[in-house]
Amino acid sequence: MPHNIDLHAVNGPGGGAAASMTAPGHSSMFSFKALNPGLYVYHCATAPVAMHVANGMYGLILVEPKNGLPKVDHEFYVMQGEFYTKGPNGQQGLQPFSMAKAIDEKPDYVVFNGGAGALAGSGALRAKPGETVRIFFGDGGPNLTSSFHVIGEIFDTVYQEGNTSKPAHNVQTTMVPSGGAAIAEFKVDVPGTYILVDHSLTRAFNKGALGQVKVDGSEIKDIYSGKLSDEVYLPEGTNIWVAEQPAQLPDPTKSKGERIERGKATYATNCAACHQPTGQGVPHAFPPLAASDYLNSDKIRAIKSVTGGLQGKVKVNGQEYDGVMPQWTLSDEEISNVLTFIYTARSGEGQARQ
Ligand code: HEC
Ligand SMILES: [Cu+2]
Repeated sequence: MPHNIDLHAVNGPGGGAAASMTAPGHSSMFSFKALNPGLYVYHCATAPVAMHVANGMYGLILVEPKNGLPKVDHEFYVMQGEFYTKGPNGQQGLQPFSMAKAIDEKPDYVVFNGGAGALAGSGALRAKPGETVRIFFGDGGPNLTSSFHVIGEIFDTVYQEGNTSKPAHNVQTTMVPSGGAAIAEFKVDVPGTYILVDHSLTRAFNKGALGQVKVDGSEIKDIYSGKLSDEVYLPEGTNIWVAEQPAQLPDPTKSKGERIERGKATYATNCAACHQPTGQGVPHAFPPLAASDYLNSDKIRAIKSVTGGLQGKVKVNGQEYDGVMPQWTLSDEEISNVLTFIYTARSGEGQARQ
């Protein structure tokens, strides 16, 4: 598949898209003059563009103003983007791109730097009290506008929309459109963990758009006291908390045909990534399920390997495998369905127990 780049920093047709269109095994070159300073997005612009972008094909290019930007202690690159996957958020296995969800603009993941948690834990950004931080923030999209915010900090300076000529000051949240950028600067005054979010908060807390700036050092109580008192607050009115109803489970399967149909879908989303769509496996990595003597000789063991996961050496059709299969949180129904599908699809005769 060919790819190219449209650099928003370019003055010229397509931002260089046609000039940089490159087939596999080739390389291309073009030149441009950086006429406008600022922070710019670049992205792949090969059709279907949204699909290439939704696969993470984007980045940032900084055209510094003539005299550069003021000195800071730390500079970080943070870029937001969305992933639209066939399966829902959190589903295991290789997830193909869902064009339908992309068209509806309903991503399963909204993340910073390519993955949920990429900037948290060991990936957290780090600074010390009193230091200045500059974040080059971009939004690759392909669709959503970000409400970029750092919980516990105020941006002392924001170069809104990546425009370096006229910065704004004392900003809480800056809006960064899809295909746009901003430069946000702040001084971390007191120690603690500051959370980077898209302040459209379910994206942050449910879809991944959450990062951390960890600031280690001693406390400065007059800037931030910590908790000073704890008193009972008596709210007026009732305090009834209504939890969301759990989604209704599908009706139990009524016929074997239906079980096989559902099992096929479960297989495609949970198993095919490793065991391959036709169940032949991958030599030395993933054992076959099609005509597997391991699978066929002991049904109970087969069920257990799906519910409990499997690791250590196993021998399948004379070949040894020493990999790890994760444990699956599938319902009994789903396991019964998927194994019925595997047995019938592979041996021509259904043998799964319910
Ligand atoms: C992340 C990759 C991966 C996925 C996804 C996966 N497996 Fe496995 N599976 C493995 C590996 C690796 C082994 C071999 C484990 C070992 O070496 O101990 C294995 C072994 C097995 C075995 C026993 C060996 C055999 O070939 O008969 C069964 C049965 C099995 N998997 C069923 C499933 C089913 C059903 C699903 C979907 C619900 C699934 N697996 C999804 C990686 C995977
Ligand atoms: Cu591309």
